[in-house]
Amino acid sequence: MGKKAFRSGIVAILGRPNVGKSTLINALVGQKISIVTSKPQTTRHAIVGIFTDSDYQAVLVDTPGLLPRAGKLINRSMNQAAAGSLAGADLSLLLVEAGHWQAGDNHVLERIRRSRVPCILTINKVDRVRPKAGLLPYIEESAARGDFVEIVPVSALKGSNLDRLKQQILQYLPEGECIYPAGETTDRSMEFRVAELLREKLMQSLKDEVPYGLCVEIEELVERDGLALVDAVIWVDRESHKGIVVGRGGLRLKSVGRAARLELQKLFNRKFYLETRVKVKRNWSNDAALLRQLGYDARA
Ligand SMILES: Nc1nc2c(ncn2[C@@H]2O[C@H](COP(=O)(O)OP(=O)(O)OP(=O)(O)O)[C@@H](O)[C@H]2O)c(=O)[nH]1
Ligand SMILES: [Mg+2]
Repeated sequence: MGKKAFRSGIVAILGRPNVGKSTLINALVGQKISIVTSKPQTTRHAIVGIFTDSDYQAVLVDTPGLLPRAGKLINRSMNQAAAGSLAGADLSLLLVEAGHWQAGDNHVLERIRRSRVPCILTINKVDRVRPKAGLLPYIEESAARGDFVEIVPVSALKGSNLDRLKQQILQYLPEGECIYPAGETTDRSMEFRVAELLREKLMQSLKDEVPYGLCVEIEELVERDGLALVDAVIWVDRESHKGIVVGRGGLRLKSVGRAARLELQKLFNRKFYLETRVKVKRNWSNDAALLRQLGYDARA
């Protein structure tokens, strides 16, 4: 028998906020591609993570949690990024939380159904189900909700059943050459990843509405002698948030910067020097021009 043909394709990962889409893409690729926090609406862009094996390449697309209604311009842009990832996808993963089917899941399911992209129902966070027998009726109920090509329970956090998910993904990829060079793991620039890592550490450290009112812009990133020098601006949308982000005696910003720096050093295998400033721009999340400057697909 001849050698099996190489396969490659685009796999869009969709789901309501906080179900674990970014955790899953990171686990599948085996590298931090997309930031993760315990707060919903962490991911704000469609972010590609690439997994290449000896016989296939899966171009996975992490997306912002899809919402039935989007008020602010930034939320509309996030919804567009999520729904838009279905166009051109060979396969979709509808990610849901084990034991917690919600109205928001139906909304995502409907978007996928209308796109006619084949869908693997991926039931995440199974590590939380106790006793385990409770999972079976949930799988059966969920299976009846849509026309899924496969149903795969996983724990993105613990890494359970991900090999099986990969095998199932492979079944639905068309024959074709690598879409990205084999060594690449993401389509995103170093600037983007540095900004996101910093935003992750800020979101993890801040409470209430502050995380949603901030974004990070890299003004400059230069690499010299194995050192990356970064100038970052943290935008907040209220004067009162500035002090909260900086913290008493600048302590919060210092610890956030340190946490980001340590992770960046591991990720990129070089030393980082991060300079951060906090600036106020009222209502930036509704400002089309600034959103475009920050890399969002924002149409006013
Ligand atoms: N127990 C458990 N927690 C998980 C699992 N996967 C993700 N989480 C947690 O769920 C939370 C949200 O994870 P994310 O990966 O940021 O979720 P997301 O779907 O990308 O969220 P948005 O980007 O906000 O839409 C984090 O606290 C994760 O650690 C899992 O398999 N088990
Ligand atoms: Mg996410």
